[in-house]
Amino acid sequence: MTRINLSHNHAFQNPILPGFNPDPSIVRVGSDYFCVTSSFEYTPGAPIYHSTDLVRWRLIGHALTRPSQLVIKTVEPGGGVWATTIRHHDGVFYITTCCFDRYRPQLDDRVFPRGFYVRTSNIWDSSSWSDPIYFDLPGFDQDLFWDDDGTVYLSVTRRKVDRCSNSKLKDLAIHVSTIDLESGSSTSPALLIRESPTGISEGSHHFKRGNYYYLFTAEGGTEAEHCEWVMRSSTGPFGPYEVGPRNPLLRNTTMDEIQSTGHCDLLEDNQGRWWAVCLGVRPVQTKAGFKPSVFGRESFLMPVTWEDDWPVLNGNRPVALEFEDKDLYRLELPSKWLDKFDNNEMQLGWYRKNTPIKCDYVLDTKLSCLKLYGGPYDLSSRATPTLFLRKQTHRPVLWSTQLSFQPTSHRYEAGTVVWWNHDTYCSIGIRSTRNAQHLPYIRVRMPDGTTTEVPLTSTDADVELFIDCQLCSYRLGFRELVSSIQAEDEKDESTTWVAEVSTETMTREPRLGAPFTGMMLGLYAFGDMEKCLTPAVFKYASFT
Ligand code: 6LW
Repeated sequence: MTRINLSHNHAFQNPILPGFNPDPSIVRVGSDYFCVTSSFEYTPGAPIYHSTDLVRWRLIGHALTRPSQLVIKTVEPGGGVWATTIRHHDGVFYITTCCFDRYRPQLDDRVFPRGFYVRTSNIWDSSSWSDPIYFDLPGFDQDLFWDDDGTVYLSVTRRKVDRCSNSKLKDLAIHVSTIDLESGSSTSPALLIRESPTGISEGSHHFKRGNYYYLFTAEGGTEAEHCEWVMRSSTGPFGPYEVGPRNPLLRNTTMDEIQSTGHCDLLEDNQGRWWAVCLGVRPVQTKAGFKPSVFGRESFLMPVTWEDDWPVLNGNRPVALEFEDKDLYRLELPSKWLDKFDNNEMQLGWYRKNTPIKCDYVLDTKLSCLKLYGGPYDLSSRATPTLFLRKQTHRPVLWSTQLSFQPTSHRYEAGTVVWWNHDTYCSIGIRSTRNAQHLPYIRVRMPDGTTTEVPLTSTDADVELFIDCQLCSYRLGFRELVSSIQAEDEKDESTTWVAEVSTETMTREPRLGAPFTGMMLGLYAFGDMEKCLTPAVFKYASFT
């Protein structure tokens, strides 16, 4: 990670939201800033971060926390909740989004979701967000804009209305209509306001500054060609629009440390300075070239200045790279994190894949542990496994946990996992033999489905499980805690490293879906098509 100093007299580290956090949207209320990002197939959905300086951000909750708002059952990887937008109007916060079930191989507009908003006047209380109020316009990347006269405009990305037969295959374009806010219903026809020469215009945000209405759009798709455009209108959100003189406004290349930048949102801070956030990826630079980022798409901050009432992002330079003062660059040490499971509730930042159908865990605050009662689905299932995940935000970093698990059936397994999606993951856990003794052993499962088994010497000792997250690989290992006085400095000698998998293997594109998310580390238990009747007791989880 780099430390940079900007002309705004503000030193900060990018990414501001490390780990998978794409499609950032920000809003200011007084001297508080709030940022939301996409959560896809993971719940709770729509994470909300808070900051008072735009630089240090803290996760404060989620807008989508209960089944009456959202149920995610078996979406494909990268489906689920896309591109949240946060806005604040008359004391009320609004978050717009939509939930995709399937969208590959072709984004079929007949299955585009309708999108919705949820609202609250108390952003600090996640349970206070309303149930969804649905829009009429199918599409994604919903944005709300209030004009001075109170009219509310909804813009969405959808296929171009009335496409002619020779139009571009993608033709994802921005459409806008007025809505009745209370019902979410359209009150005007949908007007096409922006289509892109690239065939993809998405992630729109409307602003008013002075006499101009600005329309920001992400163009070229979220991969290597990703960039940001701006248009303005002196008439209103329906246009007509004048295209900015310096588009694309933002375009990092495949040679830059940060790549695929775009999908910006803007705000004016409490001192009258403007800032933009965008998504981008930071691949690993090796002698052999760039290797894919394990973090997926993260959120970055940059200053915005204005020339002739047109915005200039980051002084027209690539995000986080070509700043004058190179001396200020430095690598950030991995941040440490520990959960001892001594709270009544799971710490913020744990995610489930999909919406859990029923409660399958207990937090035992007396013994300070998390007990997982594994459900019937293993980690390869599209359905909801008993799996708690955290985003990987740093590298290199060691993920570890301590597990007590005495399986009474060879079908039961519990352990820890490095997780890209249900197609691509690598796990290390405890299973037991088929015979009557149920002797426990370590089982490592590689992304291609092959397994390695290592017997354990003790039938009831706790086991520490490790995933060593290196720059270009993940190593999976364990050690048996046969003696309670085992010293911390013996850790290295007593750890058995069973397997190693490259980050390239771990980031491969799923058979269906897209790699929109990022790497996560998790704790799991399952019974393999039946309930696991033995609890898997996790004593801690940590990044060190
Ligand atoms: C997001 C859209 C996109 O909604 O990716 O490729 C979607 N484009 O702007 C998910 O992040």
